[in-house]
Amino acid sequence: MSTRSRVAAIYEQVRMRNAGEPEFHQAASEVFESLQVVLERHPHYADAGLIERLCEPERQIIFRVPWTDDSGVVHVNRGFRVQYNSALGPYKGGLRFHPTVNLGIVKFLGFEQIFKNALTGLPIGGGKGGSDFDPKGRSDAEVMRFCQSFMTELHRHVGEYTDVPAGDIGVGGREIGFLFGQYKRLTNSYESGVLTGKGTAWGGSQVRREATGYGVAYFVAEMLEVLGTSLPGRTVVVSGSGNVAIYAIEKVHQLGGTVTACSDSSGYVVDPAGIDVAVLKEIKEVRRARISDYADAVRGASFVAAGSIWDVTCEVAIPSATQNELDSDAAAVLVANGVQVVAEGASMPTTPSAVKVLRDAGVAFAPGKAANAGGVATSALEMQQNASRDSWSFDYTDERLAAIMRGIHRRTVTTAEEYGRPGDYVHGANIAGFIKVADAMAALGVI
Ligand code: NDP
Ligand code: 2IT
Repeated sequence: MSTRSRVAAIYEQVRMRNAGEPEFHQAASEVFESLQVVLERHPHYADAGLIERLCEPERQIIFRVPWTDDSGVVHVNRGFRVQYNSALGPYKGGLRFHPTVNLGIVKFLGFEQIFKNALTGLPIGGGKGGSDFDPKGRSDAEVMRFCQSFMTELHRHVGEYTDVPAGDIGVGGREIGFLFGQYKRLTNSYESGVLTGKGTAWGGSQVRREATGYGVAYFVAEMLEVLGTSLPGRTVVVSGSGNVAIYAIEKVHQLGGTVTACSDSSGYVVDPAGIDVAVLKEIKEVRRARISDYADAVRGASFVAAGSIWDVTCEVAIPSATQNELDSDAAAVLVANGVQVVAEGASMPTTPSAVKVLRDAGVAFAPGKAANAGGVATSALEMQQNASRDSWSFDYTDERLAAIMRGIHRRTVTTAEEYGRPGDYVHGANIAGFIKVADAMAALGVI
C-alpha cells in the first residue's frame, strides 16, 4: 500500500469510528495532511499502530453535573474530560463552559492540545474538558455551585501527576478559584499543581492571565520579522474580547501596532484611534457586559451588530473568539484588503477553505497550536513554580514566555523548511509536534 493510501485508510477509520463529530474530523484531517510527507521519509512512525493510538484518547470521562439555581430550580448539565495523550507528561489542557460543548468539540480541542503542548518543549501531555453549562447571566453563587458540582466528580480523575486542567472559553480566574476550593476541600490537601490559572495569592503564576494573548503578539512579531517588517505602524484586527483577545490587544499596542476592532458574539466595535484596553477590561472583566458598551463609552468608536469583523481593513488579523469564525468569504475580504499575516489566537478559528484562500494568496498563516501555545506554556511554568513552592516575578516569567514563543516559531519554521514546505506554519507545527509525541510513544511501547 502506498503511503498516501495508508494515511487515507487510517483517516477513514478514524472518521468512521468517531461519527457525528465534524470538528474532531476537521482537526484530525489537518494533521493527517501533514503526515504524508513524514511517513514517506520515516515509515516506522506508522508501525505498532502508533497513528491509530494517537487518534484514540487514552480515557474519556462523561458525567452528570446537577446544580441548583438561585430560585431553587435544579439543572442538569453534562461534564467531560478527555485525557488524550500522556506520552510527554500529565494530561494538560483547559476546561470550556459553553452551551455548544459536546464530546466532539472536547475531542477536537484535546487532539490539538497534544501537538500544541509538544511544541512548547515542556513536559505536558494533552487533554481537554468542559461542560455545556452556560455561565452567561448566572450569578456568582450559581457559578460557584456549578463548579463545586463539576469538581465533585472530576476530582477523582485529576491530580498534579495525572491531569492538570486550566481555563478556556467561559472558564477564567473566578471559575478556577471555585474549582480549586472544592478540590482542596474534597481531598483535604493543598495540591497547588492540580489546576493552573490560579490567582497569584494562592499558587498562581504571574503572566498566566496575560500569557495566551501576549504569546500570540510575540509570535506575530516573529512572523513579521520573517517578512522583513515589524508591528510598529501596523493595523491589526482581533476578534473576541475575552481572555485571549484582551491581552493580545494589550501586547500588540505595547509593541507598537494599533488594534482597531474587536468583538463578542453580539457584534463588533471599530475604534480607529485604537481599542482602549482599560475601557475594554472594565466592560469585560469587571462588569461582564456586552461589547456594544464600548461604543457608548468611547468617542469615535462605533458598534456593528450585523456583519463580519473581517470586513475591517487590517494588515494583521488575530481571530481569538472560537472555532470556524473565519470562513473563506471572510478570508477573501481580508486578502482583498491587503492582510499580510493571520495568526490564530483561538483554537481552529479558520475554516480549511479559508486557510486555502490565505495560502493561495501568499498570506503568512499561523495555526493556533503554534501561535496560541503561550497560555499552556505559562501553565507549565505555573506547574514548575508549584512543584518547587516558588513564585517568580512578572518580568522574569514574561521573559520566559517570550523565549518560548521565539522557540516555537523557530521550530515551526525550520521544520517546514526541512520537510520541503518553506513558510508553511501549518505543516511545520503539525510535523514538529507529531515527531516529538511519536518518538515518546514509540519509546514507551504499545500502551
Ligand atoms: P473567553 O471566554 O475569555 O472569551 C471568548 C470570547 O469569544 C468572547 O468574546 C466570546 O463572546 C467569544 N465567543 C465565544 N464563543 C463564541 C461563539 N460561538 N460565537 C461568537 N463569539 C464567541 O475565552 P478565551 O479568550 O479564553 O478563549 C478564546 C479562544 O482561545 C478559544 O478558542 C480557546 O480555545 C482559545 N485559547 C484559549 C487559551 C486560554 O488560555 N484561555 C489558550 C489557548 C487558546 P461572548 O462573550 O459573546 O460569548
Ligand atoms: O487551549 C489552550 O491551550 C488552553 N485553553 C490553555 C490550557 C492550559 O492548560 O493552560
